[in-house]
Amino acid sequence: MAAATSFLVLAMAPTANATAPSEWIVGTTSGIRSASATPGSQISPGIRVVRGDGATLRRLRRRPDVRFVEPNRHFEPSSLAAPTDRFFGQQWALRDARVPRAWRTSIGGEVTVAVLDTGIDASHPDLAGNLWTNPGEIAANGVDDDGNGFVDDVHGADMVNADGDPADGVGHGTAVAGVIGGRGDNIKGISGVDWRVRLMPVKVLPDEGYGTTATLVAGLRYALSNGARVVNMSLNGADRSLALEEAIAAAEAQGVLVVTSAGNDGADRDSVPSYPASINSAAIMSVASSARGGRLGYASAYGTKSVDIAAPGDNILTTDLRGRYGSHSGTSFAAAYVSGAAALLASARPAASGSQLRGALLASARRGGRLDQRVSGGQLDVAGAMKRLVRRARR
Ligand SMILES: [Ca+2]
Ligand SMILES: [Ca+2]
Ligand SMILES: [Ca+2]
Ligand SMILES: [Ca+2]
Repeated sequence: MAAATSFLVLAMAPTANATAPSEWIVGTTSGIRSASATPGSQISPGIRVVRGDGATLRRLRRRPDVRFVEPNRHFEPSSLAAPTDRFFGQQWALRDARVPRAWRTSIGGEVTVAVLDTGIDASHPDLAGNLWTNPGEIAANGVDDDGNGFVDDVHGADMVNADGDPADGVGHGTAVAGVIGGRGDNIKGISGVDWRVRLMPVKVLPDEGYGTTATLVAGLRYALSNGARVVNMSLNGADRSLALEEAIAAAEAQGVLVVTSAGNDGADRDSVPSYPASINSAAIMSVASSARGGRLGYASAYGTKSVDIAAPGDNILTTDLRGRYGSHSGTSFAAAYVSGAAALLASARPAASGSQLRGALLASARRGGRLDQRVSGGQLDVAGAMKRLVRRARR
């Protein structure tokens, strides 16, 4: 009986007193009756859970009434509880990039991602709740309250028309935004990579025709001066610009990550440059598109030296204008996947710099597939990047 008493004391020892608390599952041959009288220690006749350290383990193993001792093992659900978004089942790319597993660590947070594009449909039900808000601007009073040159730029600004309303007339920016940060688990539509991101629409591309060096540089300036951690540039141009290179250098100096599409010309980026993808900067991540099965996406540019990573970009279900949803393809959406991933990582590790986010994404990218000979890094693995970044931060 004396032995049984000490057993009970062990079983009830509070975890706070243990220096290295562990839980042991103990199979017993006797003492079943006394075990049942001990709340929380007996989980089944002859099976008990005991908290303790290595000394506890050794003591248990010496007892004649103990059949076995084993650690209280970990088990995970075989299928994750899916978010409630109606079209989640059609979002092959989220599973391909291992995003759902990363959601166990974070579903996103107050990380600002500037979307330098055609604007964003701010009224879209899957985007409206995730828009960045300018804290220095009072809405609709006709005054540039924060003196940044844009009147009433409450949710981003328009570099093309020089106003405070980055409305999207064509839908490209709206589609890119949905991939990065479509509101997750809200029953509606799709789920973005980051469910709770702050999307900053910066219109640098007009509804028709081309953006220019001037709109891009002004857009980057706006993003950097308003706290963007990640800048998504799903756009390409054939010609080098020193002004754009300086703007990217400013992003690098601020620790901001700039994610850009490798291009949809099917070219080898190592021999045919495209900008901003080909700008030589540690702030830039250039992204090729992948299709299901780990193939290069349709018409995606590639380059084992100059393209950093591949991410899903074929048949990507995302947000469209007027509250709709549609499927789109191109490196634009591949870049958006990486931007969303970077924001998700930053939500879990707010102190991480752009180069740390970039490093985690590149170091964790999956290799060993068909894209090894196409990009320098591999395929986007968001759960892998999350694990890497979180582990490093705990050291
Ligand atoms: Ca303003
Ligand atoms: Ca105002
Ligand atoms: Ca406008
Ligand atoms: Ca949704």
